[in-house]
Amino acid sequence: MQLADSGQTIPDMPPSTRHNVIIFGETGAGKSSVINMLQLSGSNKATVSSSASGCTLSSTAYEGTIGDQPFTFWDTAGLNEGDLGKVPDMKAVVSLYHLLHKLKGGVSLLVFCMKAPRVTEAGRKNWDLFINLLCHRRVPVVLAITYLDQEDMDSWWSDNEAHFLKNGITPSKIVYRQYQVTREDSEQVATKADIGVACITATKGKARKNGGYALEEEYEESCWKIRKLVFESHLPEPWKAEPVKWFQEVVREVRSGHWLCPDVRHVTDYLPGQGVYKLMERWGMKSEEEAMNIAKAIEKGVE
Ligand SMILES: Nc1nc2c(ncn2[C@@H]2O[C@H](COP(=O)(O)OP(=O)(O)OP(=O)(O)O)[C@@H](O)[C@H]2O)c(=O)[nH]1
Ligand SMILES: [Mg+2]
Repeated sequence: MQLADSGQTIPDMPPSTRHNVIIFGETGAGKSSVINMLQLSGSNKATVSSSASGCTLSSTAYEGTIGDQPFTFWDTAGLNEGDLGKVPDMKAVVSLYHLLHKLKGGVSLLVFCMKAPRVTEAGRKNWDLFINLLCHRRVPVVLAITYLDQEDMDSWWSDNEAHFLKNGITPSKIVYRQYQVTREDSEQVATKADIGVACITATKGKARKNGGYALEEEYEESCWKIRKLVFESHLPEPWKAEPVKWFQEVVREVRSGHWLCPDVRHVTDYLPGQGVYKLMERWGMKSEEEAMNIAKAIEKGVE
């Protein structure tokens, strides 16, 4: 199989390997809707929010199959715009990080879900923190751009790509395998699919009086696009997070006490490591203490 970028050849994975795919992004961006499109015929549907407050509190697994490959799609807590850099705001990032470490089978793909048209400040920072610092860019990350119901979904990316690149949002562009259209797919397959990006409509819209839905056609085309993107861009060999290495980078743990005074309890002191400064720089944090608290919150619970 040819890879789009490098021209290298990578063998396809045996169908029995179940790949973990994590969908993340801001509250209300359409993460749960995208999961339902990926699952297509799955009986266990992700709950789509009806209010702006957000309804997905922790990571939830949904199983599905694309082509001949089984997947587990992970629906995650929404990353919010308010109070950027504060500990409560970091909860979603922390839970994403814990999820990464919980997955014994590793992670094969990240899908960053974003609402069109613009990249928000929170979106840019969340991307940066998660992709560059927590995953070290070792897992491919692709974009699902939702709310394109009123736009030309086929030309949207080429018209808007420069804006994303300017904000440092650069999707992975490696195609590991080709997606064959299956009977499960709609007959309305999209004429154009971008590499590393799916420009989609993630809702069917209102029910029509005479049957069907207002955005049915756009939705079916979008289902095909997102399934193709996930199938073609997931890693052949999942990436497994290494918490210890990252922990050392973020917080240097110093044990104090002395062998001459065995009664003195060993105290563990945390000194800022390189990762804390990265956190501060990326999140525009002024205080070392705040960055340390976040680093500790991230590590808490990770074996
Ligand atoms: N018009 C339109 N509505 C959409 C689109 N994608 C999602 N929605 C709607 O946006 C709302 C939020 O979608 P969800 O899928 O619940 O978003 P989410 O990212 O899972 O939200 P949280 O779980 O709260 O973080 C729902 O009412 C969806 O029907 C889209 O492409 N177009
Ligand atoms: Mg949701």
